Amino acid sequence: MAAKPKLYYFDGRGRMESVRWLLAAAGVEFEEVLLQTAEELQDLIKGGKLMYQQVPMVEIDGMKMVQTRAILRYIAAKYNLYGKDLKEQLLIDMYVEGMRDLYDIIMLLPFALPEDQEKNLSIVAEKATQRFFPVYEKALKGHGENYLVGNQLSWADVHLLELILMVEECKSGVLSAFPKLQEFKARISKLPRIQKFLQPGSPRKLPMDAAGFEAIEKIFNLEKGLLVKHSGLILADL
Ligand code: P9H
Repeated sequence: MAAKPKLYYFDGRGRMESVRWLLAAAGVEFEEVLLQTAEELQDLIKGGKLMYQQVPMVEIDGMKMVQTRAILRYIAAKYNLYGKDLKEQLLIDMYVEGMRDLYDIIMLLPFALPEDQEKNLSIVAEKATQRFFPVYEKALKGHGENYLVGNQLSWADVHLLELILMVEECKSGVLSAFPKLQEFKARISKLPRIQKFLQPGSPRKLPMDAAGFEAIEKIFNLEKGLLVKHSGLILADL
């Protein structure tokens, strides 16, 4: 039997959470190495295990994969969650990339100043309900199928559910004007593998709190509020 994929990251969502979701949706068990100190990160770098001296890194199929999107695409393709032809792949990419634009804003919220937090949460809710959710609502309504692309579960569906739950954590009620997305959320949440992942005790991580932020501050030498100073490393792929 092939070895389980091994995920290298810290004990939080960040950029790795979508990888956890996608593996869970594919029914693949995985192991995690959760970094706690800057030294542990340095050891990986010194060992030549991180192509860009960055995590996420996933050991799978004898490779050390980096770059979140590349990792996700590989997993999606390997486990038949990436459409049946190039056009379906394109559509999945178009949906997922839109979702990631919003996702990345949410992911970076812990780096903002506390006094901006409320305003930032409103911006997220507004972007979600004005720009992104209407696209997926229209797609589901238009073809009347249960999934976004090709009438079967894909990476786009898995990412959409993850995103919906994250936006709801920012502001509840954001789905009120989107009946198809409400239905979608209920249906996808009940798929056995997803349902299992949503249960307590699964590898799913919690939203970042102050303690979580302190932990990553130490690992990556970050400072709150200094987004610009860290932009080279944080905004590298926005
Ligand atoms: N393109 C942590 C929490 C929330 C959001 C981001 C980071 C980028 C990819 C060390 N990795 C702070 O920046 C931590 C990437 C990968 C790549 C890293 C360095 C980040 C974070 C950790 N930074 O998509 O995989 O930026 O290793 O020296 O750059 S994640």
